[in-house]
Amino acid sequence: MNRLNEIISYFPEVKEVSEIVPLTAGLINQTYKVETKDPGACDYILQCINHQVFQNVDVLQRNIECVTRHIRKKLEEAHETDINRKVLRFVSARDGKSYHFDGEHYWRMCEFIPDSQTLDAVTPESSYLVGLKFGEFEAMLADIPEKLGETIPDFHNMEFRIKQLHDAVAENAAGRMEKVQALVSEIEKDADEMCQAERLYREGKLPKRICHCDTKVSNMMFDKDGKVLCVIDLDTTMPSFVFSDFGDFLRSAANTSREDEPDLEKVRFNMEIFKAFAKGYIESAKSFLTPLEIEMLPFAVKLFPYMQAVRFLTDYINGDTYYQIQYADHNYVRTLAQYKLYQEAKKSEPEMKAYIASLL
Ligand code: GN1
Ligand code: MG
Repeated sequence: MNRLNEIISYFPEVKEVSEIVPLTAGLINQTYKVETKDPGACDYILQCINHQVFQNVDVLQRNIECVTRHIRKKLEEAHETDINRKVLRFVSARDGKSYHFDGEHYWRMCEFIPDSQTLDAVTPESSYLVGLKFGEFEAMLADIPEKLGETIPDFHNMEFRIKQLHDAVAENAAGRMEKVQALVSEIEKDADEMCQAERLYREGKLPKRICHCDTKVSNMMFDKDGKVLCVIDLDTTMPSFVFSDFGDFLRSAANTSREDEPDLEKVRFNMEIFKAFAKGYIESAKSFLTPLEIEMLPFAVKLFPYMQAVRFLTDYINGDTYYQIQYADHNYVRTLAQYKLYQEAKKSEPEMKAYIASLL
């Protein structure tokens, strides 16, 4: 752990370290929990930024600085207490920047939120609160004065994701096409329908707003009583359709199983979670959502497992160059699980529509 200790020494606020524990939940950045000796001092999160994925670290860090500053200001104005548990606080490096570059890698540190936990699964009660929180998050960022950059260009652009799939198929870099040809054809049948948001955007009918764009349950911190504290992993907070936050949360929360569940029988869509989340989200977001955005929320629920299936499949065909994997066919297994979830969400669409109509 010597190298990590040296990197930590570039962040003057961090005093004596007692332990550095790797955290393995994320698929993109390398993350560690840094525990400190002084029982009165806070612990930290150390992250090595995946520079291949986030090619412009300055844009990335600037977005995060603007977002956390703006949210902090809003919380202060609302006379909130316990603000350091409700918004991330990043620690400056020696040169005053929000990250340290060691000549090869980019590192950043933030305070570990005390007495917090992440949950693998949510209940309808916590889902409702998370829904409220995301509506609030988007509402708070609606008047951010800075123009945020796209930390990953075309991140949730379905047309772009389909194009990447086509490119991967044409290249067949890992020689896996024979195995997945039928699946690719099957998935492609719905591509047109799934690309409708981009078309509506071009026609000026759908807006983009500042969204989190990675709202899976594991990116949410809860206190010990299961109350939502704050959203973490702000790397992809950027302009997008609100579908990103709505759809991506339900992709993990309303899945009755894991993102990479091999037994597809276990992958179902949980309507109770959907209802609770939709109720909370619409309650806090209806002040700014347009009628079309609200009407298309069930579309968002289908879109995200579909997009994730396309992204996992593309990576599988490319030979696993993007997502960290634990075993050879991991991305293939993930693809099947996400595609199954998409089909389940599709079956629930009429019920979702009826429920949303009942809320209005
Ligand atoms: C990645 O950062 P992490 O592991 O929470 C990915 C998301 C995917 C998710 C699938 C920058 O999220 O878009 O939905 O994996 N983030 C990036 O679990 O590609
Ligand atoms: Mg992420």
